Amino acid sequence: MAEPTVAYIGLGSNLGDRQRAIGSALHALGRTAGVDVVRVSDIRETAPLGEAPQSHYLNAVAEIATTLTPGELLKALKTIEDLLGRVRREKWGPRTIDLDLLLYGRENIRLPELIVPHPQMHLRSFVLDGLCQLDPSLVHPLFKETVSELAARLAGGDFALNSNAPQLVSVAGLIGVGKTTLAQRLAVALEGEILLEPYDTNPFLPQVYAGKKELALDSQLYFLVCRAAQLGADALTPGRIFLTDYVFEKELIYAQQLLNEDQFKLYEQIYVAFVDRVATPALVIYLQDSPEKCLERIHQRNRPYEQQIGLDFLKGLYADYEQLFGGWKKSPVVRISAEKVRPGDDAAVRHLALQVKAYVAASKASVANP
Ligand code: A4P
Ligand code: MG
Repeated sequence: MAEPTVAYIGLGSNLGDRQRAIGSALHALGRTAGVDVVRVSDIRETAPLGEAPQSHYLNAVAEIATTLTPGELLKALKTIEDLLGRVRREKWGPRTIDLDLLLYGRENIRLPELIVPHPQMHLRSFVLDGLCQLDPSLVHPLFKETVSELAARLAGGDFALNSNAPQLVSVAGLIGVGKTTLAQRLAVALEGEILLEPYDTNPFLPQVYAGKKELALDSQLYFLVCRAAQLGADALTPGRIFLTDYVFEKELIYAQQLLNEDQFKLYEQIYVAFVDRVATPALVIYLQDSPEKCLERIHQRNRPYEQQIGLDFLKGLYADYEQLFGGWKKSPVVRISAEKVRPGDDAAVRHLALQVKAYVAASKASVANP
């Protein structure tokens, strides 16, 4: 007989006696020929993900050892769902029990009726937290990242792909870290449209760096207006992938560093009027390197007015970025070291692009969402 394969099943219920439904499903799984339930995570109560108003879910993840093929296992899961009275009404609607095949060994499966790894698992803390509890070092076979790394990207949140929104992917990080280059390379790999910071059109910036602090507010307002126009939700076509080399929220970081107290108070009031009008990124890529290394690159690229930038300024920005993305809840955040995507390392960028695709709403040509 074939060696059993370790697989992971996501369980969810938000109708009727939810605890009992999960218990019954686990019991039925254990009684299925060719399936051994090895371990089960804690059962957690989770807020519903999805548009329709519905009650909270109980979610859990089970590790099984199985001699069934992936197709046979999926069929067994559907049989248990039917047995426990799940009536399929609307997609993502309330359900007595929902059983999803999350992982099957290290296999990547892309069939019309079965996609493994589950194509939304990396967007859902209610799945990743359960997997982490069972085995935090478990590797996602397509992304080649551990489930604990994938969970960290979500900061406890759950996300859904929304093809009616612009698919904005924002590369963020310190000056000189390589955001623009990476955004450009990703735009090529993803056939997306690139929106770059107009760094050399701001008439106030060189003077601010040259020490004219009284022009800092003008300079910040210039950037605010430019970026709000560039990222205005109605300026970006829904469903299309856009790449930027900044996040809108960096404006507040720079304003705090560059403005005096009175200027900043005024700026904050203007900023809030803009921030709700811009598109939210579907994904942030936080490109990281030390302030020292960034300063080296700033010297190498030798834009005249940037040569005034000192290490302390970069260290301040670094701390602010860490704080911004430490508490970021708007979208998943992929942290990547600048070392990993050095010029010439196209394989690393291709691998990153493959991951990015899974965080943006897929075009009709690619996968259907189960
Ligand atoms: N299918 C393809 N791949 C898989 C897979 N890896 N596992 C196909 C399971 N099924 C897979 O499934 C639709 C079809 O997907 C299946 O016939 C199978 O051939 P379904 O269960 O009948 O369809 P559904 O109810 O429309 O979608 P599904 O997959 O159950 O939805 P999700 O993605 O699981 O989302 N919020 C919280 N807090 N907790 C939840 O558990 N669950 C959902 C449902 C939404 N919001 C939630 C939760
Ligand atoms: Mg399902």
